[in-house]
Amino acid sequence: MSTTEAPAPAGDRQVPTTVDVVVVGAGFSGMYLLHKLRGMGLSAVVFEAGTDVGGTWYWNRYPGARVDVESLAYSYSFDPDMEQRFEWQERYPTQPEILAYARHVADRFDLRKDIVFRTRITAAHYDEAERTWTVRTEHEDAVTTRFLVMATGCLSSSKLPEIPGLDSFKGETFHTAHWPHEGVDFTGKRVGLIGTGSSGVQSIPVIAEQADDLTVFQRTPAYSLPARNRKLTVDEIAGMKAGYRDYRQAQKESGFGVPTAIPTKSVLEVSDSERNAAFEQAWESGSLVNLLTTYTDLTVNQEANDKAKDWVHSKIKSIVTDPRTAQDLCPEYPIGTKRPCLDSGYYETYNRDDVHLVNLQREPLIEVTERGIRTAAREYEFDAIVYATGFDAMTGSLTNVDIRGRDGTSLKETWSAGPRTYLGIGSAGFPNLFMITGPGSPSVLSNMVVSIEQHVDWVCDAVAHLRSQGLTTIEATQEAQDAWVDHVNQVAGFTLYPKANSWYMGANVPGKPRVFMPYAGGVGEYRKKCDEVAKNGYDGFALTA
Ligand code: NA7
Repeated sequence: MSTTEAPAPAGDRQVPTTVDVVVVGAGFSGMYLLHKLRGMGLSAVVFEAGTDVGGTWYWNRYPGARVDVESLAYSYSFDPDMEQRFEWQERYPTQPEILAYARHVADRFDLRKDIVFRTRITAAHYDEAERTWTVRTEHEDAVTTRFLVMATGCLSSSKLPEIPGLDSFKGETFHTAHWPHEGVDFTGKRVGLIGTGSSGVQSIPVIAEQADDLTVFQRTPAYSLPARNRKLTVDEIAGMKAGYRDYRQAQKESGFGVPTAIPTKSVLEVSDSERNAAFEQAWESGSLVNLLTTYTDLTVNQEANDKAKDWVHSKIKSIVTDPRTAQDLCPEYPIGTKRPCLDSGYYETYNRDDVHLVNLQREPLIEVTERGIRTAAREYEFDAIVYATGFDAMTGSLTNVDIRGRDGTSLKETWSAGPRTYLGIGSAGFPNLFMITGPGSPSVLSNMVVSIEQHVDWVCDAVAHLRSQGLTTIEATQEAQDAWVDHVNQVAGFTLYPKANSWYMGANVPGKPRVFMPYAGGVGEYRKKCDEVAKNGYDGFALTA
Protein backbone atom coordinates (compact mmCIF):
# COMPACT_ATOMS: atom_id res chain seq x y z
CA MET A 1 0.00 0.00 0.00
CA SER A 2 1.47 3.35 -1.00
CA THR A 3 1.49 5.88 1.80
CA THR A 4 4.01 8.34 3.14
CA GLU A 5 3.40 7.72 6.82
CA ALA A 6 6.96 7.35 8.06
CA PRO A 7 7.53 5.09 11.05
CA ALA A 8 8.18 7.04 14.21
CA PRO A 9 11.78 7.94 14.97
CA ALA A 10 12.09 6.72 18.55
CA GLY A 11 14.12 9.59 19.96
CA ASP A 12 12.28 12.82 19.18
CA ARG A 13 9.27 12.40 21.45
CA GLN A 14 8.84 13.89 24.90
CA VAL A 15 6.54 11.57 26.82
CA PRO A 16 5.54 12.36 30.41
CA THR A 17 5.20 9.44 32.84
CA THR A 18 2.26 10.82 34.84
CA VAL A 19 -0.51 13.22 33.85
CA ASP A 20 -4.03 14.06 34.95
CA VAL A 21 -5.52 13.17 31.58
CA VAL A 22 -4.37 11.10 28.59
CA VAL A 23 -6.18 11.90 25.37
CA VAL A 24 -5.93 9.54 22.39
CA GLY A 25 -6.22 11.28 19.03
CA ALA A 26 -5.46 14.83 17.85
CA GLY A 27 -8.46 15.37 15.60
CA PHE A 28 -11.16 17.93 16.32
CA SER A 29 -12.02 16.17 19.61
CA GLY A 30 -8.49 15.81 20.93
CA MET A 31 -7.52 19.37 20.05
CA TYR A 32 -10.49 20.95 21.81
CA LEU A 33 -10.04 18.64 24.81
CA LEU A 34 -6.42 19.64 25.21
CA HIS A 35 -7.31 23.31 25.04
CA LYS A 36 -10.05 22.93 27.67
CA LEU A 37 -8.06 20.71 30.02
CA ARG A 38 -5.21 23.19 30.03
CA GLY A 39 -7.68 25.94 30.87
CA MET A 40 -8.80 23.87 33.88
CA GLY A 41 -5.22 23.71 35.13
CA LEU A 42 -4.89 19.98 34.40
CA SER A 43 -1.85 18.29 32.93
CA ALA A 44 -2.64 16.42 29.73
CA VAL A 45 -0.87 14.61 26.94
CA VAL A 46 -2.37 13.71 23.57
CA PHE A 47 -1.13 10.71 21.60
CA GLU A 48 -1.57 10.84 17.84
CA ALA A 49 -0.57 8.29 15.20
CA GLY A 50 -0.14 10.90 12.43
CA THR A 51 2.55 13.52 12.09
CA ASP A 52 0.19 16.45 12.65
CA VAL A 53 -3.26 17.39 13.93
CA GLY A 54 -6.53 17.00 11.97
CA GLY A 55 -7.65 13.39 12.53
CA THR A 56 -10.01 12.40 9.70
CA TRP A 57 -8.81 15.41 7.71
CA TYR A 58 -5.20 14.47 8.23
CA TRP A 59 -5.67 10.93 6.90
CA ASN A 60 -8.31 11.17 4.18
CA ARG A 61 -6.42 13.04 1.46
CA TYR A 62 -7.93 11.26 -1.53
CA PRO A 63 -8.72 13.37 -4.60
CA GLY A 64 -12.02 15.22 -4.27
CA ALA A 65 -12.26 14.80 -0.48
CA ARG A 66 -14.68 17.31 1.03
CA VAL A 67 -16.92 17.57 4.04
CA ASP A 68 -20.67 17.25 3.47
CA VAL A 69 -21.60 19.95 6.01
CA GLU A 70 -21.18 23.61 5.08
CA SER A 71 -17.92 25.19 6.21
CA LEU A 72 -19.41 27.93 8.36
CA ALA A 73 -21.35 25.26 10.25
CA TYR A 74 -18.56 22.66 10.34
CA SER A 75 -16.28 24.60 12.65
CA TYR A 76 -15.69 25.14 16.36
CA SER A 77 -18.02 27.49 18.20
CA PHE A 78 -16.04 27.72 21.45
CA ASP A 79 -13.95 30.72 20.44
CA PRO A 80 -16.05 33.54 18.94
CA ASP A 81 -12.95 35.52 18.05
CA MET A 82 -11.49 32.62 16.05
CA GLU A 83 -14.89 32.11 14.44
CA GLN A 84 -14.80 35.71 13.17
CA ARG A 85 -11.19 35.61 12.01
CA PHE A 86 -10.99 32.36 10.08
CA GLU A 87 -11.75 32.84 6.39
CA TRP A 88 -13.52 29.89 4.78
CA GLN A 89 -13.28 29.80 1.00
CA GLU A 90 -15.84 27.29 -0.21
CA ARG A 91 -19.33 26.19 0.71
CA TYR A 92 -18.16 22.59 1.20
CA PRO A 93 -14.45 22.92 1.93
CA THR A 94 -11.88 20.57 0.54
CA GLN A 95 -9.74 18.37 2.75
CA PRO A 96 -6.75 20.76 2.44
CA GLU A 97 -8.91 23.68 3.56
CA ILE A 98 -10.21 21.80 6.62
CA LEU A 99 -6.74 20.58 7.48
CA ALA A 100 -5.51 24.17 7.24
CA TYR A 101 -8.26 25.12 9.71
CA ALA A 102 -7.16 22.36 12.13
CA ARG A 103 -3.57 23.59 11.87
CA HIS A 104 -4.71 27.14 12.46
CA VAL A 105 -6.39 26.00 15.69
CA ALA A 106 -3.27 24.10 16.77
CA ASP A 107 -1.11 27.19 16.12
CA ARG A 108 -3.49 29.59 17.81
CA PHE A 109 -3.51 27.60 21.07
CA ASP A 110 0.03 26.25 20.78
CA LEU A 111 -1.38 22.73 21.06
CA ARG A 112 1.42 20.71 19.49
CA LYS A 113 3.74 20.99 22.46
CA ASP A 114 1.50 18.59 24.41
CA ILE A 115 0.85 16.22 21.52
CA VAL A 116 3.06 13.20 20.99
CA PHE A 117 2.87 12.50 17.25
CA ARG A 118 3.67 9.29 15.36
CA THR A 119 2.61 7.26 18.34
CA ARG A 120 -0.19 4.71 18.53
CA ILE A 121 -1.66 3.53 21.79
CA THR A 122 -1.58 -0.23 22.13
CA ALA A 123 -3.02 -0.81 25.60
CA ALA A 124 -4.74 0.93 28.50
CA HIS A 125 -5.15 -0.99 31.76
CA TYR A 126 -6.99 0.18 34.86
CA ASP A 127 -5.38 -0.27 38.28
CA GLU A 128 -8.21 -0.57 40.76
CA ALA A 129 -6.06 -0.06 43.87
CA GLU A 130 -4.52 3.15 42.56
CA ARG A 131 -7.58 4.19 40.54
CA THR A 132 -5.37 5.09 37.63
CA TRP A 133 -4.97 4.00 34.04
CA THR A 134 -1.63 2.93 32.60
CA VAL A 135 -1.49 3.71 28.91
CA ARG A 136 1.09 1.98 26.72
CA THR A 137 2.30 2.97 23.28
CA GLU A 138 3.82 1.15 20.33
CA HIS A 139 7.20 2.59 21.44
CA GLU A 140 6.98 1.03 24.93
CA ASP A 141 6.10 4.34 26.61
CA ALA A 142 3.99 3.93 29.74
CA VAL A 143 1.98 6.84 31.11
CA THR A 144 -0.09 6.79 34.29
CA THR A 145 -3.20 8.92 34.34
CA ARG A 146 -6.35 9.47 36.37
CA PHE A 147 -8.55 10.00 33.31
CA LEU A 148 -8.39 8.48 29.85
CA VAL A 149 -10.29 10.02 26.94
CA MET A 150 -10.60 8.11 23.68
CA ALA A 151 -10.91 10.87 21.08
CA THR A 152 -10.18 8.35 18.37
CA GLY A 153 -12.89 9.26 15.87
CA CYS A 154 -15.68 7.11 14.44
CA LEU A 155 -14.11 6.46 11.05
CA SER A 156 -10.43 5.92 11.69
CA SER A 157 -9.91 2.18 11.64
CA SER A 158 -9.77 1.59 7.88
CA LYS A 159 -10.64 -1.71 6.23
CA LEU A 160 -9.71 -3.56 3.06
CA PRO A 161 -11.92 -6.00 1.17
CA GLU A 162 -11.95 -9.46 2.69
CA ILE A 163 -10.66 -11.26 -0.41
CA PRO A 164 -7.49 -13.22 -1.07
CA GLY A 165 -4.49 -11.92 -2.99
CA LEU A 166 -4.33 -8.31 -1.75
CA ASP A 167 -0.52 -8.48 -1.64
CA SER A 168 -0.10 -10.17 -4.98
CA PHE A 169 -0.95 -7.18 -7.20
CA LYS A 170 2.19 -5.89 -8.96
CA GLY A 171 0.90 -2.36 -9.61
CA GLU A 172 0.35 0.45 -7.12
CA THR A 173 -2.37 0.25 -4.43
CA PHE A 174 -3.92 2.99 -2.36
CA HIS A 175 -6.54 3.22 0.38
CA THR A 176 -8.53 6.46 0.40
CA ALA A 177 -7.93 6.82 4.15
CA HIS A 178 -4.12 6.56 3.83
CA TRP A 179 -3.55 8.67 0.77
CA PRO A 180 0.05 9.73 0.06
CA HIS A 181 0.69 13.28 1.19
CA GLU A 182 2.31 14.26 -2.10
CA GLY A 183 -0.75 13.10 -4.09
CA VAL A 184 -0.96 10.52 -6.87
CA ASP A 185 -0.74 11.05 -10.62
CA PHE A 186 -2.96 8.57 -12.47
CA THR A 187 -2.21 10.05 -15.89
CA GLY A 188 -2.06 7.33 -18.53
CA LYS A 189 -3.01 4.60 -16.05
CA ARG A 190 -5.73 1.99 -15.97
CA VAL A 191 -7.28 2.28 -12.53
CA GLY A 192 -9.59 -0.09 -10.65
CA LEU A 193 -11.51 1.34 -7.68
CA ILE A 194 -13.48 -0.71 -5.16
CA GLY A 195 -16.16 0.96 -3.06
CA THR A 196 -18.89 3.50 -3.69
CA GLY A 197 -19.40 5.14 -0.29
CA SER A 198 -18.58 8.80 0.18
CA SER A 199 -14.85 8.34 -0.49
CA GLY A 200 -15.51 6.50 -3.76
CA VAL A 201 -18.25 8.88 -4.87
CA GLN A 202 -16.06 11.93 -4.24
CA SER A 203 -12.88 10.55 -5.76
CA ILE A 204 -14.33 8.78 -8.84
CA PRO A 205 -15.01 11.96 -10.90
CA VAL A 206 -11.54 13.34 -10.14
CA ILE A 207 -9.68 10.10 -10.85
CA ALA A 208 -11.72 9.62 -14.04
CA GLU A 209 -10.54 13.01 -15.31
CA GLN A 210 -6.93 11.96 -14.90
CA ALA A 211 -6.74 8.24 -15.55
CA ASP A 212 -6.61 6.63 -18.95
CA ASP A 213 -9.41 4.30 -17.92
CA LEU A 214 -11.35 3.78 -14.68
CA THR A 215 -13.32 0.70 -13.61
CA VAL A 216 -15.51 1.05 -10.52
CA PHE A 217 -16.43 -2.07 -8.53
CA GLN A 218 -19.72 -1.46 -6.73
CA ARG A 219 -21.17 -3.79 -4.10
CA THR A 220 -23.96 -1.44 -3.00
CA PRO A 221 -24.92 1.75 -4.84
CA ALA A 222 -24.97 5.03 -2.91
CA TYR A 223 -27.63 7.70 -2.92
CA SER A 224 -25.80 10.85 -3.88
CA LEU A 225 -26.92 14.44 -4.31
CA PRO A 226 -25.07 17.12 -6.25
CA ALA A 227 -23.21 19.31 -3.72
CA ARG A 228 -23.66 22.52 -5.72
CA ASN A 229 -20.35 23.54 -4.26
CA ARG A 230 -19.08 27.05 -4.93
CA LYS A 231 -16.91 29.81 -3.55
CA LEU A 232 -18.55 31.63 -0.66
CA THR A 233 -19.36 35.27 -1.32
CA VAL A 234 -18.18 38.10 0.92
CA ASP A 235 -21.79 38.92 1.78
CA GLU A 236 -22.62 35.31 2.71
CA ILE A 237 -19.66 35.11 5.05
CA ALA A 238 -20.42 38.47 6.64
CA GLY A 239 -24.09 37.55 7.10
CA MET A 240 -23.24 34.26 8.77
CA LYS A 241 -20.63 35.82 11.02
CA ALA A 242 -23.03 38.55 12.12
CA GLY A 243 -25.56 35.97 13.31
CA TYR A 244 -23.17 33.30 14.52
CA ARG A 245 -24.29 33.14 18.16
CA ASP A 246 -27.94 32.51 17.30
CA TYR A 247 -26.90 30.02 14.63
CA ARG A 248 -24.74 28.08 17.09
CA GLN A 249 -27.64 27.85 19.52
CA ALA A 250 -29.89 26.58 16.74
CA GLN A 251 -27.29 23.95 15.84
CA LYS A 252 -27.28 22.68 19.42
CA GLU A 253 -31.05 22.34 19.49
CA SER A 254 -31.40 20.77 16.02
CA GLY A 255 -31.80 17.13 15.02
CA PHE A 256 -28.59 16.71 13.03
CA GLY A 257 -26.45 19.62 14.31
CA VAL A 258 -27.54 21.57 11.24
CA PRO A 259 -30.58 23.82 11.67
CA THR A 260 -33.33 23.12 9.14
CA ALA A 261 -36.96 23.96 8.65
CA ILE A 262 -39.12 21.53 10.65
CA PRO A 263 -41.36 19.55 8.26
CA THR A 264 -45.06 19.57 8.98
CA LYS A 265 -46.53 17.30 6.32
CA SER A 266 -46.39 13.64 5.45
CA VAL A 267 -45.16 12.97 1.94
CA LEU A 268 -48.20 10.71 1.57
CA GLU A 269 -50.68 13.56 1.94
CA VAL A 270 -49.38 15.81 -0.84
CA SER A 271 -50.00 15.75 -4.58
CA ASP A 272 -47.46 14.34 -7.04
CA SER A 273 -46.62 17.79 -8.34
CA GLU A 274 -46.12 19.27 -4.86
CA ARG A 275 -43.92 16.33 -3.85
CA ASN A 276 -41.82 16.47 -7.01
CA ALA A 277 -41.33 20.22 -6.62
CA ALA A 278 -40.21 19.80 -3.00
CA PHE A 279 -37.72 17.04 -3.88
CA GLU A 280 -36.45 19.07 -6.83
CA GLN A 281 -35.85 22.02 -4.53
CA ALA A 282 -33.93 19.85 -2.06
CA TRP A 283 -31.88 18.33 -4.92
CA GLU A 284 -31.05 21.77 -6.25
CA SER A 285 -30.13 23.08 -2.78
CA GLY A 286 -27.17 20.71 -2.48
CA SER A 287 -28.01 19.73 1.10
CA LEU A 288 -28.49 16.19 2.35
CA VAL A 289 -30.43 17.28 5.38
CA ASN A 290 -32.84 19.29 3.23
CA LEU A 291 -33.82 16.18 1.31
CA LEU A 292 -34.34 13.99 4.37
CA THR A 293 -36.30 16.67 6.25
CA THR A 294 -38.60 17.66 3.40
CA TYR A 295 -41.41 15.63 4.96
CA THR A 296 -42.08 14.26 8.44
CA ASP A 297 -42.00 10.59 7.56
CA LEU A 298 -39.17 9.91 5.10
CA THR A 299 -36.92 8.29 7.69
CA VAL A 300 -39.58 6.35 9.55
CA ASN A 301 -42.13 5.05 7.04
CA GLN A 302 -41.26 2.70 4.18
CA GLU A 303 -44.08 3.87 1.92
CA ALA A 304 -43.05 7.49 2.45
CA ASN A 305 -39.40 6.66 1.90
CA ASP A 306 -40.27 4.88 -1.35
CA LYS A 307 -41.54 8.19 -2.74
CA ALA A 308 -38.14 9.81 -2.23
CA LYS A 309 -36.33 6.69 -3.40
CA ASP A 310 -38.31 6.49 -6.64
CA TRP A 311 -37.78 10.18 -7.26
CA VAL A 312 -34.00 9.87 -6.87
CA HIS A 313 -34.01 6.79 -9.13
CA SER A 314 -35.70 8.86 -11.83
CA LYS A 315 -33.04 11.56 -11.37
CA ILE A 316 -30.23 9.02 -11.75
CA LYS A 317 -31.87 7.60 -14.87
CA SER A 318 -32.24 11.10 -16.33
CA ILE A 319 -28.48 11.71 -15.92
CA VAL A 320 -26.86 8.37 -16.79
CA THR A 321 -27.34 7.57 -20.46
CA ASP A 322 -26.61 3.82 -20.49
CA PRO A 323 -29.81 2.20 -19.11
CA ARG A 324 -28.05 -0.80 -17.57
CA THR A 325 -25.47 1.37 -15.79
CA ALA A 326 -28.22 3.72 -14.63
CA GLN A 327 -30.21 0.79 -13.22
CA ASP A 328 -27.14 -0.58 -11.45
CA LEU A 329 -26.59 2.81 -9.80
CA CYS A 330 -30.10 2.86 -8.28
CA PRO A 331 -30.05 1.71 -4.64
CA GLU A 332 -32.86 -0.47 -3.32
CA TYR A 333 -32.45 0.15 0.43
CA PRO A 334 -34.41 3.05 1.96
CA ILE A 335 -32.84 6.43 1.24
CA GLY A 336 -31.02 7.88 4.25
CA THR A 337 -30.45 4.53 5.97
CA LYS A 338 -26.84 4.39 4.75
CA ARG A 339 -24.95 7.65 4.85
CA PRO A 340 -25.98 9.48 1.65
CA CYS A 341 -23.24 11.27 -0.28
CA LEU A 342 -22.74 14.73 -1.72
CA ASP A 343 -20.93 14.73 -5.04
CA SER A 344 -19.57 16.88 -7.81
CA GLY A 345 -20.41 15.20 -11.11
CA TYR A 346 -20.64 11.62 -9.81
CA TYR A 347 -23.46 10.24 -11.96
CA GLU A 348 -22.32 12.23 -15.01
CA THR A 349 -18.93 10.50 -14.79
CA TYR A 350 -20.54 7.21 -15.86
CA ASN A 351 -21.38 8.80 -19.25
CA ARG A 352 -17.66 8.85 -20.09
CA ASP A 353 -16.42 6.17 -22.48
CA ASP A 354 -13.39 5.56 -20.27
CA VAL A 355 -15.38 4.83 -17.09
CA HIS A 356 -16.98 1.43 -16.47
CA LEU A 357 -19.18 0.16 -13.65
CA VAL A 358 -18.93 -3.43 -12.45
CA ASN A 359 -21.93 -4.56 -10.42
CA LEU A 360 -20.53 -6.93 -7.79
CA GLN A 361 -24.00 -8.20 -7.03
CA ARG A 362 -23.97 -9.77 -10.51
CA GLU A 363 -20.31 -10.78 -10.53
CA PRO A 364 -18.89 -10.92 -6.95
CA LEU A 365 -15.25 -10.17 -6.18
CA ILE A 366 -13.13 -13.29 -6.07
CA GLU A 367 -9.56 -12.13 -5.57
CA VAL A 368 -6.85 -9.63 -6.32
CA THR A 369 -4.35 -11.03 -8.79
CA GLU A 370 -0.88 -10.01 -9.97
CA ARG A 371 -2.45 -8.04 -12.79
CA GLY A 372 -5.65 -6.75 -11.30
CA ILE A 373 -8.99 -7.88 -9.90
CA ARG A 374 -10.87 -11.09 -10.62
CA THR A 375 -14.63 -11.25 -10.27
CA ALA A 376 -16.86 -14.27 -10.81
CA ALA A 377 -17.10 -13.19 -14.47
CA ARG A 378 -13.52 -12.33 -15.50
CA GLU A 379 -10.15 -10.78 -14.65
CA TYR A 380 -9.71 -7.00 -15.03
CA GLU A 381 -6.18 -5.66 -15.55
CA PHE A 382 -4.95 -2.44 -13.94
CA ASP A 383 -1.88 -0.31 -13.29
CA ALA A 384 -3.29 0.91 -9.98
CA ILE A 385 -6.00 -0.19 -7.52
CA VAL A 386 -7.78 2.22 -5.18
CA TYR A 387 -9.54 0.78 -2.13
CA ALA A 388 -12.37 3.09 -1.09
CA THR A 389 -13.61 0.34 1.20
CA GLY A 390 -14.32 2.30 4.36
CA PHE A 391 -13.85 1.61 8.03
CA ASP A 392 -14.57 -0.62 10.98
CA ALA A 393 -16.77 2.26 12.09
CA MET A 394 -17.45 3.55 15.59
CA THR A 395 -16.01 0.62 17.54
CA GLY A 396 -12.87 -0.35 15.58
CA SER A 397 -10.66 2.41 16.95
CA LEU A 398 -11.71 1.50 20.51
CA THR A 399 -11.56 -2.27 20.34
CA ASN A 400 -8.24 -2.25 18.47
CA VAL A 401 -6.63 -1.00 21.68
CA ASP A 402 -6.28 -3.53 24.51
CA ILE A 403 -8.48 -1.65 26.97
CA ARG A 404 -8.95 -3.41 30.30
CA GLY A 405 -11.08 -1.98 33.07
CA ARG A 406 -11.88 -3.25 36.56
CA ASP A 407 -10.89 -6.90 37.17
CA GLY A 408 -8.98 -6.90 33.91
CA THR A 409 -12.24 -6.81 31.93
CA SER A 410 -11.56 -6.38 28.22
CA LEU A 411 -13.60 -3.74 26.38
CA LYS A 412 -13.40 -5.80 23.21
CA GLU A 413 -14.80 -8.89 24.93
CA THR A 414 -17.43 -6.91 26.80
CA TRP A 415 -18.63 -5.49 23.50
CA SER A 416 -18.45 -8.78 21.60
CA ALA A 417 -22.23 -8.74 21.01
CA GLY A 418 -22.22 -5.01 20.20
CA PRO A 419 -21.09 -1.83 21.95
CA ARG A 420 -22.61 -1.12 25.36
CA THR A 421 -22.35 2.42 26.68
CA TYR A 422 -24.19 4.90 28.81
CA LEU A 423 -24.85 7.99 26.65
CA GLY A 424 -22.02 6.95 24.33
CA ILE A 425 -19.67 8.57 26.85
CA GLY A 426 -18.82 5.86 29.41
CA SER A 427 -19.08 2.10 29.79
CA ALA A 428 -19.77 0.09 32.97
CA GLY A 429 -16.62 -1.57 34.28
CA PHE A 430 -14.34 1.14 32.89
CA PRO A 431 -14.05 3.93 35.47
CA ASN A 432 -12.72 7.31 34.33
CA LEU A 433 -12.68 6.20 30.69
CA PHE A 434 -14.51 8.59 28.42
CA MET A 435 -15.35 8.25 24.74
CA ILE A 436 -15.93 11.25 22.51
CA THR A 437 -18.86 10.69 20.12
CA GLY A 438 -18.92 7.01 21.06
CA PRO A 439 -21.53 4.43 20.03
CA GLY A 440 -24.83 5.25 21.70
CA SER A 441 -24.51 8.99 21.01
CA PRO A 442 -25.67 10.91 17.90
CA SER A 443 -22.09 11.20 16.58
CA VAL A 444 -22.07 10.09 12.90
CA LEU A 445 -25.75 11.00 12.49
CA SER A 446 -24.84 14.62 13.15
CA ASN A 447 -22.55 17.46 12.27
CA MET A 448 -19.54 15.98 14.04
CA VAL A 449 -18.11 19.26 15.30
CA VAL A 450 -21.32 20.08 17.16
CA SER A 451 -21.38 16.65 18.81
CA ILE A 452 -17.67 16.77 19.57
CA GLU A 453 -17.94 20.11 21.36
CA GLN A 454 -20.92 18.87 23.37
CA HIS A 455 -19.07 15.75 24.55
CA VAL A 456 -15.84 17.57 25.31
CA ASP A 457 -17.74 20.16 27.38
CA TRP A 458 -19.66 17.43 29.19
CA VAL A 459 -16.55 15.36 29.98
CA CYS A 460 -14.61 18.41 31.20
CA ASP A 461 -17.55 19.47 33.39
CA ALA A 462 -17.67 15.95 34.86
CA VAL A 463 -13.96 16.01 35.66
CA ALA A 464 -14.32 19.49 37.20
CA HIS A 465 -17.25 18.22 39.28
CA LEU A 466 -15.24 15.28 40.63
CA ARG A 467 -12.36 17.55 41.56
CA SER A 468 -14.53 20.14 43.23
CA GLN A 469 -16.28 17.44 45.30
CA GLY A 470 -13.08 15.64 46.24
CA LEU A 471 -14.16 12.59 44.22
CA THR A 472 -11.86 10.26 42.30
CA THR A 473 -13.85 8.11 39.91
CA ILE A 474 -16.91 8.19 37.70
CA GLU A 475 -18.32 5.03 36.14
CA ALA A 476 -21.55 4.21 34.33
CA THR A 477 -23.77 1.91 36.35
CA GLN A 478 -24.87 -1.34 34.76
CA GLU A 479 -28.55 -0.44 35.22
CA ALA A 480 -28.25 2.98 33.58
CA GLN A 481 -26.22 1.51 30.74
CA ASP A 482 -28.71 -1.32 30.12
CA ALA A 483 -31.57 1.17 30.06
CA TRP A 484 -29.69 3.46 27.66
CA VAL A 485 -28.77 0.62 25.29
CA ASP A 486 -32.45 -0.43 25.28
CA HIS A 487 -33.48 3.15 24.55
CA VAL A 488 -30.95 3.49 21.69
CA ASN A 489 -32.27 0.26 20.16
CA GLN A 490 -35.87 1.28 20.66
CA VAL A 491 -35.36 4.65 18.95
CA ALA A 492 -33.53 2.98 16.06
CA GLY A 493 -36.46 0.57 15.82
CA PHE A 494 -38.82 3.48 15.15
CA THR A 495 -36.76 4.38 12.07
CA LEU A 496 -35.88 2.67 8.80
CA TYR A 497 -32.14 2.66 9.65
CA PRO A 498 -31.97 -1.04 10.61
CA LYS A 499 -33.25 -2.00 7.13
CA ALA A 500 -29.96 -1.29 5.37
CA ASN A 501 -26.68 -3.21 5.49
CA SER A 502 -24.76 -0.12 6.61
CA TRP A 503 -21.67 0.58 8.65
CA TYR A 504 -24.08 2.16 11.17
CA MET A 505 -25.21 -1.47 11.67
CA GLY A 506 -21.71 -2.96 11.55
CA ALA A 507 -22.80 -4.78 8.38
CA ASN A 508 -19.69 -3.87 6.34
CA VAL A 509 -17.34 -5.89 8.56
CA PRO A 510 -17.77 -9.68 8.37
CA GLY A 511 -18.55 -11.11 11.81
CA LYS A 512 -19.30 -7.75 13.41
CA PRO A 513 -22.52 -7.88 15.47
CA ARG A 514 -25.49 -6.34 13.71
CA VAL A 515 -26.46 -3.51 16.05
CA PHE A 516 -27.46 0.04 15.14
CA MET A 517 -24.66 1.94 16.86
CA PRO A 518 -25.39 5.68 16.83
CA TYR A 519 -28.27 7.30 18.75
CA ALA A 520 -31.04 8.37 16.40
CA GLY A 521 -32.95 10.53 18.89
CA GLY A 522 -31.44 13.79 17.62
CA VAL A 523 -28.72 16.14 18.78
CA GLY A 524 -31.01 18.55 20.67
CA GLU A 525 -32.90 15.90 22.65
CA TYR A 526 -29.71 14.03 23.41
CA ARG A 527 -28.04 17.18 24.72
CA LYS A 528 -31.01 17.77 27.05
CA LYS A 529 -30.62 14.25 28.42
CA CYS A 530 -26.88 14.70 29.03
CA ASP A 531 -27.43 18.07 30.71
CA GLU A 532 -30.13 16.58 32.93
CA VAL A 533 -27.83 13.71 33.95
CA ALA A 534 -25.13 16.21 34.96
CA LYS A 535 -27.58 18.47 36.77
CA ASN A 536 -28.88 15.53 38.80
CA GLY A 537 -25.42 14.77 40.18
CA TYR A 538 -24.40 12.54 37.26
CA ASP A 539 -27.44 10.33 37.50
CA GLY A 540 -26.66 6.83 36.24
CA PHE A 541 -22.96 7.15 37.01
CA ALA A 542 -21.39 5.92 40.25
CA LEU A 543 -19.03 8.52 41.72
CA THR A 544 -16.52 7.46 44.37
CA ALA A 545 -14.16 9.27 46.68
P1 NA7 B 1 -18.05 3.60 3.31
O1 NA7 B 1 -19.16 4.57 3.28
O2 NA7 B 1 -18.09 2.52 4.33
O3 NA7 B 1 -17.93 2.96 1.85
C1 NA7 B 1 -17.13 1.85 1.61
C2 NA7 B 1 -17.50 1.24 0.30
O4 NA7 B 1 -16.68 0.11 0.07
C3 NA7 B 1 -18.94 0.76 0.24
O5 NA7 B 1 -19.45 0.97 -1.04
C4 NA7 B 1 -18.78 -0.73 0.53
O6 NA7 B 1 -19.82 -1.53 0.06
C5 NA7 B 1 -17.50 -1.02 -0.20
N1 NA7 B 1 -16.87 -2.23 0.31
C6 NA7 B 1 -16.40 -2.45 1.56
N2 NA7 B 1 -15.92 -3.69 1.66
C7 NA7 B 1 -16.10 -4.27 0.46
C8 NA7 B 1 -15.82 -5.54 -0.05
N3 NA7 B 1 -15.26 -6.49 0.71
N4 NA7 B 1 -16.15 -5.80 -1.33
C9 NA7 B 1 -16.72 -4.85 -2.10
N5 NA7 B 1 -17.01 -3.62 -1.67
C10 NA7 B 1 -16.70 -3.34 -0.40
O7 NA7 B 1 -16.65 4.35 3.50
P2 NA7 B 1 -16.20 5.72 2.86
O8 NA7 B 1 -14.76 5.88 3.16
O9 NA7 B 1 -16.63 5.84 1.47
O10 NA7 B 1 -17.03 6.80 3.66
C11 NA7 B 1 -17.05 6.82 5.06
C12 NA7 B 1 -17.81 7.99 5.56
O11 NA7 B 1 -17.04 9.17 5.40
C13 NA7 B 1 -19.08 8.32 4.85
O12 NA7 B 1 -20.15 7.56 5.23
C14 NA7 B 1 -19.27 9.78 5.23
O13 NA7 B 1 -19.80 9.85 6.51
C15 NA7 B 1 -17.88 10.29 5.24
P3 NA7 B 1 -21.10 -1.84 1.00
O14 NA7 B 1 -21.88 -0.55 1.02
O15 NA7 B 1 -20.58 -2.20 2.36
O16 NA7 B 1 -21.79 -2.97 0.32
